Amino acid sequence: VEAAKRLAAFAAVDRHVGLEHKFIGIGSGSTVPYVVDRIVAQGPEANRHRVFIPTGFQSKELIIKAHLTLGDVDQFPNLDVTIDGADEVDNDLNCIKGGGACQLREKVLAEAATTWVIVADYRKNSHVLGTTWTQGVPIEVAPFAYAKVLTNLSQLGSPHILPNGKPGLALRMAKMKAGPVVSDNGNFIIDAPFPPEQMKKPAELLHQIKMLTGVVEVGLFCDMAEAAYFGNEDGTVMIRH
Ligand code: DER
Repeated sequence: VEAAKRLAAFAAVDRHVGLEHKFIGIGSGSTVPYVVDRIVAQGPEANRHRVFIPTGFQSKELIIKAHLTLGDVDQFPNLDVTIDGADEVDNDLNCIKGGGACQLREKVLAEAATTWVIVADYRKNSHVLGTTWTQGVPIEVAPFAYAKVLTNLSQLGSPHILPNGKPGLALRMAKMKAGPVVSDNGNFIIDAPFPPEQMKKPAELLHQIKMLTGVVEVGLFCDMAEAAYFGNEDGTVMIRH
């Protein structure tokens, strides 16, 4: 799987990060480190006048450790290109994102960029959202509102128990910390699975969820990606536009 991630990342950087690209958004997750590796490999001359804007703590550390110039979206709100991972991608390049609880800043940098590109391994290459990523739509919520939003999501059709008996709609609890996961913005994450008929219309579902008071951002990225690069096990890369 790592080789597939590297393949996707390298292909995307080679195609979308040229010398003319100065302001570059770096996403979050386990695939984007290969994006940074490939950019560093372009050499100090190519990177001397570039600024790299992170989508969270992990992304910021990646940029710093690679000795690339770190910038802030406050200072550089108009990016040339942002490259990011995804948890699942459908036929129309709509994505589920937020497995790493970074979707608010990721969506800000995706929208701030002229070009937004997805890099992923073959496991994310899906047809209908919710098929391979079954944990639910990651939703960042204000802590004050999480219980109310859980009620709203249940009323919207998100089941507390999945058909296979596994837990469904839930506040995302931390593993090495008592209590819930807290995002880089100090908010909670709710994971909300929905039945296929609703996941087949991600833009509609996104709007319904986004309208719930207390929701900060929704891990559905619809009609945003310029291209998606999927690394395959056989060493090939599939590019979808
Ligand atoms: O949280 C996210 O959206 C991240 O981009 C992440 O989920 C991407 O997954 P990866 O670790 O397989 O790259």
